[in-house]
Amino acid sequence: MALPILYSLRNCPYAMRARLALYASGQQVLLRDIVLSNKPAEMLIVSPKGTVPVLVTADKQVIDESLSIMKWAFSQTDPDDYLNKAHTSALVEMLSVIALFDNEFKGHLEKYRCSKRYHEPSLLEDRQQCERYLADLESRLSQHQYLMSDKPSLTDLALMPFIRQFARVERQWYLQSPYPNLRQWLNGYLQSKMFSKVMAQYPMWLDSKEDVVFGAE
Ligand SMILES: N[C@@H](CCC(=O)N[C@@H](CS)C(=O)NCC(=O)O)C(=O)O
Repeated sequence: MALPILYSLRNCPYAMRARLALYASGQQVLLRDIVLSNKPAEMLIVSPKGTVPVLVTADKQVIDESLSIMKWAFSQTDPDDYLNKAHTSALVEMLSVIALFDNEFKGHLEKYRCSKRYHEPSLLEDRQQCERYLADLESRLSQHQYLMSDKPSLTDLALMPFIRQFARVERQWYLQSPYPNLRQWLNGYLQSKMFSKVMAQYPMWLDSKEDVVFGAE
């Protein structure tokens, strides 16, 4: 059976979390790395909204939201139980934390990144807005090793690329910030084999037209 196709962008946090879930679930896809300034017509035909990631499954279903791709991956195979299937309310709880970050934290993070880039006087205030959400993660990680429990979950993978972005805005401040558990959690991912696989660099698909097999080894 043909492998699914993933249109992806190496440094996009949404594409990153889709690749994390595909990798963690053990799914294989054909990866097509793109640049936003030159989106392939093949991608725009299946998903005219033009955002990455986009997954086209073997039966030609188009999934063009990163969280839906993550859920699709774990619905196919979930050897490490990222969806915590035995607990009926677990997925609802995971999705509610993810929604808070996608709908609220992400906006504050974008403001914070802009303030830093353009030396805005609102930098401190923008960082503090982000910190309200980080404090919750720190508290979770002081109680267990991962965000929802002692096991990694969908939430960890969905949030990680955005926390990584936050950590890179004011590196020196972050390294001494009052979030030691969060730093440890993030470092664990940054140093993992999974992350190095997910961040591997491939030729742009439009240049090479060569599909790269990504995922389960
Ligand atoms: N809600 C979408 C957001 C994806 C998104 O915004 N991706 C950015 C790149 S990080 C994008 O493709 N932007 C399109 C553009 O700038 O043309 C998802 O979760 O997949």
